[in-house]
Amino acid sequence: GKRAFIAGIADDNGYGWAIAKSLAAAGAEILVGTWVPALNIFETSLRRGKFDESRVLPDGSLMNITKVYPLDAVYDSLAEVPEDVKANKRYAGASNWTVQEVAESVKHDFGSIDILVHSLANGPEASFCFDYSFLSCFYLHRQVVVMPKRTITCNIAGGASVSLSYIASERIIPGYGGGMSSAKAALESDTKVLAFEAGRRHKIRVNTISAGPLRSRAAKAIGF
Ligand code: ZID
Repeated sequence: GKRAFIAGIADDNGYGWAIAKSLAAAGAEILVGTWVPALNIFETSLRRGKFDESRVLPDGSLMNITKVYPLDAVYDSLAEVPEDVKANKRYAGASNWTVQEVAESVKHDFGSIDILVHSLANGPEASFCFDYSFLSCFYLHRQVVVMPKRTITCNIAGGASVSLSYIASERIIPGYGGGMSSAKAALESDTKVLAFEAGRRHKIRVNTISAGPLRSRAAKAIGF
Protein backbone atom coordinates (compact mmCIF):
# COMPACT_ATOMS: atom_id res chain seq x y z
CA GLY A 1 0.00 0.00 0.00
CA LYS A 2 0.93 3.64 -0.33
CA ARG A 3 1.79 5.93 2.54
CA ALA A 4 0.33 9.43 2.58
CA PHE A 5 1.19 12.50 4.63
CA ILE A 6 -1.65 14.99 4.87
CA ALA A 7 -0.69 18.42 6.18
CA GLY A 8 -3.63 20.41 7.53
CA ILE A 9 -6.08 18.33 9.54
CA ALA A 10 -7.35 19.54 12.90
CA ASP A 11 -10.96 18.35 12.77
CA ASP A 12 -13.28 16.30 10.56
CA ASN A 13 -14.77 19.20 8.58
CA GLY A 14 -12.04 20.17 6.14
CA TYR A 15 -10.63 18.99 2.86
CA GLY A 16 -7.68 17.29 4.53
CA TRP A 17 -9.93 14.92 6.45
CA ALA A 18 -12.00 14.09 3.37
CA ILE A 19 -8.89 13.46 1.28
CA ALA A 20 -7.41 11.31 4.05
CA LYS A 21 -10.58 9.22 4.05
CA SER A 22 -10.48 8.71 0.30
CA LEU A 23 -6.84 7.69 0.48
CA ALA A 24 -7.53 5.35 3.41
CA ALA A 25 -10.45 3.81 1.52
CA ALA A 26 -8.05 3.17 -1.36
CA GLY A 27 -5.74 1.33 1.03
CA ALA A 28 -3.22 4.03 1.95
CA GLU A 29 -1.57 4.39 5.34
CA ILE A 30 -2.39 7.82 6.78
CA LEU A 31 0.02 10.20 8.50
CA VAL A 32 -1.21 13.63 9.52
CA GLY A 33 0.38 17.02 10.22
CA THR A 34 -1.69 19.10 12.65
CA TRP A 35 -1.19 22.78 13.51
CA VAL A 36 0.61 22.88 16.87
CA PRO A 37 -1.99 24.90 18.83
CA ALA A 38 -4.73 22.55 17.59
CA LEU A 39 -2.85 19.33 18.31
CA ASN A 40 -4.10 18.58 21.80
CA ILE A 41 -7.76 18.99 21.05
CA PHE A 42 -7.48 17.02 17.82
CA GLU A 43 -5.69 14.09 19.46
CA THR A 44 -8.01 14.14 22.45
CA SER A 45 -11.08 14.17 20.21
CA LEU A 46 -9.66 11.30 18.15
CA ARG A 47 -8.92 9.25 21.26
CA ARG A 48 -12.32 9.90 22.80
CA GLY A 49 -14.09 8.74 19.66
CA LYS A 50 -15.52 12.14 18.73
CA PHE A 51 -14.65 11.52 15.07
CA ASP A 52 -15.63 7.86 14.98
CA GLU A 53 -18.78 8.47 12.95
CA SER A 54 -16.86 10.39 10.33
CA ARG A 55 -14.06 7.85 10.35
CA VAL A 56 -16.32 5.22 8.78
CA LEU A 57 -15.03 4.10 5.38
CA PRO A 58 -17.19 2.65 2.58
CA ASP A 59 -16.35 -0.90 3.68
CA GLY A 60 -17.57 -0.17 7.21
CA SER A 61 -14.14 -0.08 8.83
CA LEU A 62 -12.76 3.02 10.56
CA MET A 63 -10.03 5.13 9.04
CA ASN A 64 -6.86 4.60 11.02
CA ILE A 65 -4.41 7.46 11.44
CA THR A 66 -1.03 5.88 12.05
CA LYS A 67 0.58 9.00 13.48
CA VAL A 68 -0.21 12.66 14.08
CA TYR A 69 2.72 15.08 13.87
CA PRO A 70 2.61 18.58 15.33
CA LEU A 71 3.33 21.03 12.50
CA ASP A 72 3.61 24.75 11.98
CA ALA A 73 4.23 25.17 8.29
CA VAL A 74 5.01 28.87 8.64
CA TYR A 75 8.48 27.88 9.80
CA ASP A 76 10.84 26.02 7.53
CA SER A 77 13.36 25.24 10.26
CA LEU A 78 13.93 25.82 13.98
CA ALA A 79 16.34 28.69 13.29
CA GLU A 80 13.42 30.69 11.88
CA VAL A 81 11.18 30.38 14.93
CA PRO A 82 11.05 33.61 16.96
CA GLU A 83 11.67 33.39 20.71
CA ASP A 84 8.17 34.49 21.64
CA VAL A 85 6.69 31.62 19.62
CA LYS A 86 9.08 29.10 21.20
CA ALA A 87 8.07 30.37 24.63
CA ASN A 88 4.35 30.48 23.83
CA LYS A 89 2.60 27.92 25.98
CA ARG A 90 0.64 26.63 23.00
CA TYR A 91 3.95 25.61 21.41
CA ALA A 92 6.17 24.85 24.40
CA GLY A 93 4.64 21.43 25.03
CA ALA A 94 5.43 20.12 21.55
CA SER A 95 8.72 19.75 19.70
CA ASN A 96 10.05 19.11 16.20
CA TRP A 97 7.16 20.87 14.49
CA THR A 98 8.92 22.98 11.85
CA VAL A 99 8.62 21.69 8.29
CA GLN A 100 12.20 20.46 8.20
CA GLU A 101 11.91 18.67 11.53
CA VAL A 102 8.63 17.03 10.58
CA ALA A 103 10.14 15.83 7.31
CA GLU A 104 13.06 14.37 9.27
CA SER A 105 10.77 12.74 11.82
CA VAL A 106 8.68 11.14 9.09
CA LYS A 107 11.80 9.88 7.40
CA HIS A 108 13.10 8.50 10.69
CA ASP A 109 9.77 6.83 11.52
CA PHE A 110 8.74 5.51 8.13
CA GLY A 111 11.57 6.00 5.65
CA SER A 112 9.50 7.44 2.86
CA ILE A 113 6.07 8.55 1.75
CA ASP A 114 4.33 8.14 -1.59
CA ILE A 115 1.76 10.92 -1.38
CA LEU A 116 1.95 14.44 0.03
CA VAL A 117 -1.22 16.46 0.53
CA HIS A 118 -1.02 20.18 1.34
CA SER A 119 -4.36 21.24 2.81
CA LEU A 120 -3.32 24.25 4.85
CA ALA A 121 -5.23 27.46 5.30
CA ASN A 122 -5.24 30.25 7.81
CA GLY A 123 -7.18 29.39 10.91
CA PRO A 124 -9.54 31.88 12.55
CA GLU A 125 -6.86 32.38 15.17
CA ALA A 126 -4.66 34.12 12.63
CA SER A 127 -5.00 37.82 13.22
CA PHE A 128 -4.37 39.03 9.71
CA CYS A 129 -5.52 37.89 6.38
CA PHE A 130 -2.39 37.12 4.44
CA ASP A 131 -2.58 33.54 3.33
CA TYR A 132 0.81 31.95 3.48
CA SER A 133 -0.40 28.70 1.97
CA PHE A 134 1.80 29.08 -1.08
CA LEU A 135 4.83 29.69 1.11
CA SER A 136 4.20 26.66 3.27
CA CYS A 137 3.60 24.62 0.15
CA PHE A 138 6.96 25.68 -1.14
CA TYR A 139 8.57 24.83 2.21
CA LEU A 140 6.91 21.45 2.23
CA HIS A 141 8.18 20.65 -1.20
CA ARG A 142 11.63 21.91 -0.49
CA GLN A 143 11.86 19.68 2.56
CA VAL A 144 9.75 16.74 1.62
CA VAL A 145 10.06 16.40 -2.10
CA VAL A 146 13.26 17.90 -3.40
CA MET A 147 14.60 21.29 -4.30
CA PRO A 148 17.99 22.28 -5.63
CA LYS A 149 20.74 22.59 -3.01
CA ARG A 150 18.77 20.66 -0.43
CA THR A 151 19.18 17.12 0.69
CA ILE A 152 16.14 15.00 0.13
CA THR A 153 14.95 14.57 3.67
CA CYS A 154 12.01 12.44 2.76
CA ASN A 155 12.08 10.59 -0.48
CA ILE A 156 8.88 10.43 -2.47
CA ALA A 157 10.48 9.67 -5.81
CA GLY A 158 7.83 8.33 -8.12
CA GLY A 159 5.12 9.67 -5.85
CA ALA A 160 2.69 12.53 -6.05
CA SER A 161 1.71 15.68 -4.23
CA VAL A 162 -1.41 17.76 -4.31
CA SER A 163 -2.52 21.06 -2.79
CA LEU A 164 -5.80 22.97 -2.79
CA SER A 165 -6.25 26.16 -4.77
CA TYR A 166 -9.23 28.33 -5.66
CA ILE A 167 -10.43 30.00 -8.85
CA ALA A 168 -10.05 33.41 -7.16
CA SER A 169 -6.43 33.08 -8.31
CA GLU A 170 -7.61 33.98 -11.82
CA ARG A 171 -10.96 35.72 -11.44
CA ILE A 172 -12.27 38.27 -9.01
CA ILE A 173 -14.32 36.64 -6.30
CA PRO A 174 -15.79 39.37 -4.08
CA GLY A 175 -14.64 38.88 -0.51
CA TYR A 176 -11.69 36.67 -1.40
CA GLY A 177 -9.03 39.33 -1.15
CA GLY A 178 -6.60 40.50 1.46
CA GLY A 179 -3.77 38.49 0.02
CA MET A 180 -5.74 35.27 -0.36
CA SER A 181 -6.34 35.50 -4.11
CA SER A 182 -2.71 36.43 -4.73
CA ALA A 183 -1.59 33.57 -2.47
CA LYS A 184 -3.54 31.14 -4.65
CA ALA A 185 -2.04 32.69 -7.80
CA ALA A 186 1.41 32.15 -6.28
CA LEU A 187 0.47 28.62 -5.27
CA GLU A 188 -0.54 27.81 -8.86
CA SER A 189 2.62 29.36 -10.23
CA ASP A 190 4.78 27.45 -7.74
CA THR A 191 2.92 24.26 -8.59
CA LYS A 192 4.03 24.58 -12.21
CA VAL A 193 7.65 25.23 -11.29
CA LEU A 194 7.68 22.41 -8.74
CA ALA A 195 6.03 20.05 -11.21
CA PHE A 196 8.76 20.82 -13.71
CA GLU A 197 11.64 20.51 -11.22
CA ALA A 198 10.43 17.50 -9.27
CA GLY A 199 8.96 15.83 -12.33
CA ARG A 200 12.15 16.08 -14.33
CA ARG A 201 14.44 15.04 -11.52
CA HIS A 202 12.44 12.49 -9.63
CA LYS A 203 9.28 11.66 -11.55
CA ILE A 204 7.16 13.21 -8.83
CA ARG A 205 3.81 14.58 -9.93
CA VAL A 206 2.91 17.95 -8.41
CA ASN A 207 -0.65 19.17 -8.80
CA THR A 208 -3.09 21.60 -7.29
CA ILE A 209 -6.86 21.22 -7.35
CA SER A 210 -9.21 24.18 -7.63
CA ALA A 211 -11.60 23.37 -4.82
CA GLY A 212 -15.33 23.97 -4.60
CA PRO A 213 -17.00 25.42 -1.51
CA LEU A 214 -16.82 23.43 1.73
CA ARG A 215 -17.91 24.72 5.15
CA SER A 216 -14.62 24.03 6.84
CA ARG A 217 -13.26 25.94 9.80
CA ALA A 218 -11.10 28.06 7.49
CA ALA A 219 -14.01 28.86 5.13
CA LYS A 220 -16.26 29.94 8.02
CA ALA A 221 -13.46 32.12 9.38
CA ILE A 222 -13.32 34.16 6.18
CA GLY A 223 -17.10 34.34 5.91
CA PHE A 224 -17.64 31.85 3.07
P1 ZID B 1 -9.47 23.65 7.26
O1 ZID B 1 -9.57 24.73 8.30
O2 ZID B 1 -10.20 22.41 7.50
O3 ZID B 1 -7.97 23.24 6.98
C1 ZID B 1 -6.88 24.11 7.11
C2 ZID B 1 -5.93 23.52 8.14
O4 ZID B 1 -4.72 24.24 8.13
C3 ZID B 1 -6.47 23.58 9.57
O5 ZID B 1 -6.43 22.29 10.12
C4 ZID B 1 -5.49 24.50 10.28
O6 ZID B 1 -5.27 24.13 11.63
C5 ZID B 1 -4.25 24.26 9.45
N1 ZID B 1 -3.24 25.29 9.59
C6 ZID B 1 -3.38 26.63 9.57
N2 ZID B 1 -2.22 27.23 9.73
C7 ZID B 1 -1.29 26.25 9.84
C8 ZID B 1 0.12 26.24 10.02
N3 ZID B 1 0.80 27.36 10.13
N4 ZID B 1 0.75 25.06 10.10
C9 ZID B 1 0.07 23.90 10.01
N5 ZID B 1 -1.27 23.84 9.84
C10 ZID B 1 -1.93 25.01 9.75
O7 ZID B 1 -9.91 24.37 5.90
P2 ZID B 1 -10.08 23.84 4.39
O8 ZID B 1 -10.27 22.37 4.34
O9 ZID B 1 -11.11 24.73 3.80
O10 ZID B 1 -8.69 24.24 3.77
C11 ZID B 1 -7.87 23.36 3.07
C12 ZID B 1 -7.41 23.98 1.75
O11 ZID B 1 -8.54 24.07 0.87
C13 ZID B 1 -6.87 25.42 1.91
O12 ZID B 1 -5.71 25.58 1.13
C14 ZID B 1 -8.00 26.26 1.36
O13 ZID B 1 -7.56 27.49 0.84
C15 ZID B 1 -8.51 25.33 0.26
N6 ZID B 1 -9.83 25.72 -0.23
C16 ZID B 1 -10.92 25.63 0.59
C17 ZID B 1 -12.14 26.11 0.17
C18 ZID B 1 -13.37 25.93 0.99
O14 ZID B 1 -14.47 26.28 0.60
N7 ZID B 1 -13.25 25.30 2.19
C19 ZID B 1 -12.19 26.85 -1.05
C20 ZID B 1 -11.09 26.77 -1.92
C21 ZID B 1 -9.92 26.26 -1.48
C22 ZID B 1 -12.95 28.10 -1.03
O15 ZID B 1 -12.59 28.97 -0.23
N8 ZID B 1 -16.42 28.95 -3.33
C23 ZID B 1 -16.07 29.76 -2.30
C24 ZID B 1 -14.93 29.50 -1.54
C25 ZID B 1 -14.15 28.37 -1.83
C26 ZID B 1 -14.55 27.56 -2.88
C27 ZID B 1 -15.67 27.87 -3.61
